[in-house]
Parts: sequence; C-alpha cells; structure tokens
Amino acid sequence: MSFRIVRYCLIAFFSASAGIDAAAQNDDLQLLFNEPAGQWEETLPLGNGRLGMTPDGGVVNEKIVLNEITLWSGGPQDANNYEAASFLPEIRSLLAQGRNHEAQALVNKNFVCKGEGSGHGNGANVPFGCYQILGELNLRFEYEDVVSPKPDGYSRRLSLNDAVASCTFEVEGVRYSRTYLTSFSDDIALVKLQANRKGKVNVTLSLSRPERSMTTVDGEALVMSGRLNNGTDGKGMSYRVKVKPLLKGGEIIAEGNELRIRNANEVILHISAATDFRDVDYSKKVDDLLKAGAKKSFERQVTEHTRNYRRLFDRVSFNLGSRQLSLPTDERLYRFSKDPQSDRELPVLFFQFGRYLAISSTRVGLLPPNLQGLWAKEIQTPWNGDYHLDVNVQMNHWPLAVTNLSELNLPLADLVGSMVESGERTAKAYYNAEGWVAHVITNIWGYTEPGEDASWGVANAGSGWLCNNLWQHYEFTNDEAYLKTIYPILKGSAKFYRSVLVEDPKTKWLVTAPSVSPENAFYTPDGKYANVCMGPTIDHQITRELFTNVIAASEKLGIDPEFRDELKRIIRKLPPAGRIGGDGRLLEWLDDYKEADPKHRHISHLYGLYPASLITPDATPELAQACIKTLDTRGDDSPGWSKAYKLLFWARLHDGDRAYRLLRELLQPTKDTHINYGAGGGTYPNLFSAGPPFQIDGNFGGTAGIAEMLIQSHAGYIHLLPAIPEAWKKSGDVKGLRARGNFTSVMTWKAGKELDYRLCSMSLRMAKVKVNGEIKEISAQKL
Ligand code: FUC
Repeated sequence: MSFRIVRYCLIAFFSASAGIDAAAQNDDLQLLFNEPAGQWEETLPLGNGRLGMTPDGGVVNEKIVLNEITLWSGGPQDANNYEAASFLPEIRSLLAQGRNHEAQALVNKNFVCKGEGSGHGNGANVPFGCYQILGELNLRFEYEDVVSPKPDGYSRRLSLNDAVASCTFEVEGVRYSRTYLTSFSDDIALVKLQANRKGKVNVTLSLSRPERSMTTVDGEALVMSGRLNNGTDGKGMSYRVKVKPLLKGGEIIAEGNELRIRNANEVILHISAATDFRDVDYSKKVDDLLKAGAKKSFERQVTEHTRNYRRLFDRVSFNLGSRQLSLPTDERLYRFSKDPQSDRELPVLFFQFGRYLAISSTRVGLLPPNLQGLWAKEIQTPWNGDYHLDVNVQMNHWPLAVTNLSELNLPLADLVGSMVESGERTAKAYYNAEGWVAHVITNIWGYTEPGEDASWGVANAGSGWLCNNLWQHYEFTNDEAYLKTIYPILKGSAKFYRSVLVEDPKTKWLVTAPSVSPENAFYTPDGKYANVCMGPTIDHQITRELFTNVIAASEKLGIDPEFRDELKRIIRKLPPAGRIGGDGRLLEWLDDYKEADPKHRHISHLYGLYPASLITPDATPELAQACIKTLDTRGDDSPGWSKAYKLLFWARLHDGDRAYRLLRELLQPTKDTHINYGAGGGTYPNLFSAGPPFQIDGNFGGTAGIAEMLIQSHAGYIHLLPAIPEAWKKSGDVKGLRARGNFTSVMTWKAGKELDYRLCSMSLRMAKVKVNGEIKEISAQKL
C-alpha cells in the first residue's frame, strides 16, 4: 500500500504547491546562542527524516547525540486477550446500570492487554519497546597548551532556511568553526571542523551508547554496533553506526576505541547509520552511504542538501514586522513572555521552526514523527517515545497540510495501513467485531491492543481519530488516487464502530461501551471514582465524523452504496455532536458526571470543534458557546501540547486574542524537564516544546494553531484571517498556506487597509471565500 500512496501524492502535491515562491521573505530565520548548550534542550536539532543529531557546541568537550528514527527496542507481539470478548456483556451490563466502578474492575481484570503493555510508560525492556537514542559522538578538543580555554566571540546558530547549524569562537587568537548538517541529499550526517590557522584542529573522537553497544576502530573510522532488547529472547533490533573523518593536513592515530586527530587544518566527519528495521542489508547500507558521500566536496554536499530541504521549507513565508535577529533565542523567549510587542516576529520563528521540525523528523516512505519527533537522548524515552493515539501523534500531523507540507502525512498513512491486520485481531479478541481497532498507544511493531490499565488503556477512539488525519490529507489535496488507497482503511475502521455500538438504555442512542474519555475520570452519583464509561462524547463525535467521511469517500469513488446507506441510518441514532450540561459546558460523557479534575489536560470532547468540524460558531452557536465555557473552566495552564490544542480551539472559535493568549502560554520559557501531567508547559531555549519533558506535539500543535489563526477552510468556505489577534493587525503577510480543495493562498494586510489576497489553484475555478465577515465567490488563479 505504501508505495501507491506515495507515488500518487507526490505527483498531485508538487504540481499544486508550485508557483508560490515564499522563500525571499523569510530568509533570516535562525536559532541563536552565545554559549554552548547547558542542557540538551538548548542544543540545535538537525534531522533528515531518518538521521538526527543534536550537537551542543561544547568548546573542549562536544557531545553530539545521534538518532535514527527506526531504532526501537521491543518487537512484534500478540498481546490480545482472546477471552476478553466473553466479558463484554457483563461489562456492558454493569455500565448500563451505572456501576462504572465495578465495570472498571472487570475491565482491569479481563479487558486490558496480556502481559506488560507499555510497561507503564517504561517499556524499554518489554515487548512493546521504546524509541531509543542511537548513540553519542563525543569530541574532545585540545588547544595546544591551553588547558581551560576561554573562548571569545562565541556564537552558535541553526539556520532554518538552510537546515545547517554552526558554531564559531576564538581561542588564543585562532578562530574555530564547526558546521553541522544531516544531509537531505546523501543521507549521512556531516560535521566540519575548521580553524583559520593551519594545523590547529586537534580532537579525539569516541562513539558510545549507554548500553548494548560495542565500539571498535576500523581502519580510520569508528564503528559502533549492537542489538537491542526485544523483551522476549533479547534478540531485538540491530544497528550500526560508522564515523569516518576526512582530513586536510594532520594525522589520525587510533588509541584504544578512540581516534585521535592531530594538527589537522580541517576535518570533515561523515556519519552513517542504519538499523535492520525492514532492511537486512543495513550494515552494507552504512558503508555504501559513506562511500557515496565521500565522493562529493563538502560545498557540494551543503548545496544539494539545502536545495532539497528548501524545496519543502520555502513553500511558506510569514512576516509580522519588527525583528530581533541578533538576540539569543532564549532571551527572545524571555522578552516575549514579558512584552510580546518587543518581538513581534517570535511567533513567526516558532511557526517556521515547527515546519522545520516536520521536514526534519519524517520522510515519505519511512516513519511518522514520534512523541519526540526524531530526537531522543536516552534509552528509556518518556512514555516510550511512542505513538500516542489519544491526541499526540494526530497533533504531530495537524500543521502539515495547511502549511504546505502535505506529503509528510504519508508516513502516518503507511503506519496506519500497517496496523490494520493486527487491529483486526484486536477487534475480534475484545469486541468480537468486524473491522480494525487501535486503542491508546502504538509502536513501530503494530501494537493495537488496549493498554495495561483501564483508566486510560481502553479508549477505543484511537483508530477513528487516525482516520481523521488520513481523510484531511485527501480534503486538502483532492487526490482521488490517494483516496482509493486509504478507503479500505477508513471503511475497516467504520466497520469496527458499526459493530461495537450498543443502545444506551436511557437515551436509546447508539454508543461505545466500554470506553473512556481520554485519561479523564469522574464520579458517579454514588460518589465512586471511575474512568470507564459508556459513550464518551469523543467516541460518538469520532464515529459520526468517520461515518460521514466514509459516506463522502464512497460517493466520490462510486462504490459501496449499501454500506453508505447503512452508515447514514446509524448516524441518525448517534448522540448529537455535542450536548450541553447543567452548567453550560459541553458534556464530556453521556451523563452529566462531576469530573475528578476540572482542569484536566485532555479536552477530548471538543474534538468536534477541532480537528473535526461538527461544531462551528456559525452552524452551532450554542455548542460553540458551551465550548467557550468548557475552555474557561479548564483554564489555560497545562502541558505544552494541551496549550497548543486550546490555541487551536480558540482559533476555531474565532477569538484571535484568546488564541494569542494561549500562544503566549505555549511560549512561556522553561528549562524544567521533570515529567508533568498538570500545569507548567512551555518552550525550552531551543524552542522544543515542553510538556515537560520535551514533547514535539506542542511544537506541531502550536504551528497548526498559528496557521488556524490565519486561514481556515473546514466550514464550506475559505476563511482568511479568521482569528487574527490585535497584536498582529498592524501589518503582516503570509504566503503559501493551503486550504481544503487544493488551494494555495497569498495574503498581505496593513492596519486600516483591506486585506490584499489571492488564491491559486491547479486550474481556473471558483472558490468561496470569507473576508472581513463577508462570504463571496472569487476565481482562483491558475498556478
Ligand atoms: C498522554 C498525555 C500526557 C503525555 C502523554 C505522552 O498521556 O496525557 O500529558 O502527553 O500522553
């Protein structure tokens, strides 16, 4: 399936996005520091969708964390409890009687996964596994007789325009510089070490990993290899890394497992790595890539790398006015938090950084970005660095289509396609249902079973939510060939929900049971605490939306008329898209329960507002009002990803100033890395989003949120500047944002003046646009 999705989409995509050259207006986007990174969250992330690297720019000791997106412990497993479905009637009956607490106990006993599941988020050594650091490349520099060098004029930067990082400083009158990139053309990482006087590069290289590694010197290269734990017989994924220094002048001496380079004029490190994930020839691949890379000059490498990267990055430009380019990024963050008008362009940098991270952390044909994108510094990554399906991996993809990077949705479409088979087993085992299901977590090994604890693990909306992402890609591109490839996945998911819906005895609506509203808990009228319930709002919103999309897809493709009719009939029996509780908030559950944590980070019942379009201020004003009340009660402070989600909600509610307030919340400077489920999310000095800890969904959600403030297209027309805050009204321009229906937009605005705009499309055709509160038909220009 993967190849077909890729091929068709690339054709449609490149033609649709061509013609808008946004590059010129945003050519000075950079992260800047005037000292080496003090913690990992100050390093500069580089990535080419497979290889990642975060150099810290240390003057004497430089640590470069290396990553490879496929490097996972664990392995394929069958964690289905095949007895589970026999407990379904009893669980459902308890729920129907309001005995949720007892139902939850039964779920915990018989309706969770077999074995250890995610290992409670510490799955490095269980079959679920975790995404892991590849290794550390350590560089120990010598500056002749200077033992503790005091660098002058230190500067460290990452150019978002070129995807190249560098640092430079002077020691004893000699200027040293280093350049880093993860090549988009040659698929190796490169580090160039230079000095402005001959023979001054003296450095010792070592390669290590906290466990399961062996490093040797192979000729004039360092090689590290090993095998991870699969949680069963120990024989998990194998990997290999090779670092080959190319010298101008000087010499290389092997010392134990290290390479000492003396008196070189210049050194270029070529770093190659691969794993045996879907590749038995991975070891040879490492050598082949190195050999091919060595044939090119560094200059050519940089030119080709940058050209490839810019093909994607340059599709969108965004400007808001004044710039603070010479200030270090952490200082800009701090100043912005005190006075946002002092740095109007910081949101632009954050927005473009999100696009940079997307391009760098996934590639067509490989894996989608995980909880940390591609960057991880440890063996046991937080929450296994996995794919969480109750918002996180979906959020990772929200900015892509609108910010003109649509093809980067395809790795997710591939991952979802690869989950169908195991998801069908899970659907049978737990629900005796047709179709396929995935719950709250998945990994690269196709995990679809519930998690190990009822409180969060039996949310069964994961698969339906993923289908929203797959559908959105179609809505933006109008690519029918792609639609054909994803239709069976969507249909399989719809079949699952069709099979599991049961009648709620009180309301007679068709609902899911058992399920949970992601990670939230409530009190039943008898004062008992529970998570497990019937028909949480998110489940029926997802079901309604999925069925609607499958109906639209089958009509478009001219197939499955009977299935379509059946879905139409079922939709009528679902609970309404939203219901309002006694206190004016949107109900999160079927019953008006008292929630255990009114400030809970998940706000899943607003799924209908975003990413779905079941609730809009125009079509469902009362529900929109209930969303406002819900958000006001939940409060703004929460983990980074949750702030980003709230930003998106406010943008959809057309409240630009509240959206901006959430953006400011998201950009709160922090250095805290302790796992947190509550308040305190923000942004690290290197602009990585903080849950804390680092979680990339906050970056992607934030980028999507900013885009949603500038353009929306989910309500039947293209809405330009639907939620622009006062702070941005003075002047601005944004070029290259995309709208559903395969349109590309260009907008420029100045205070007091009408918005100047145009839409482009593949062919001359009309578009419905809303500008300054007025809806009109305009003709889109042909690209
Ligand atoms: C969900 C969230 C947490 C965190 C984790 C990865 O469990 O509730 O805040 O984002 O996913």
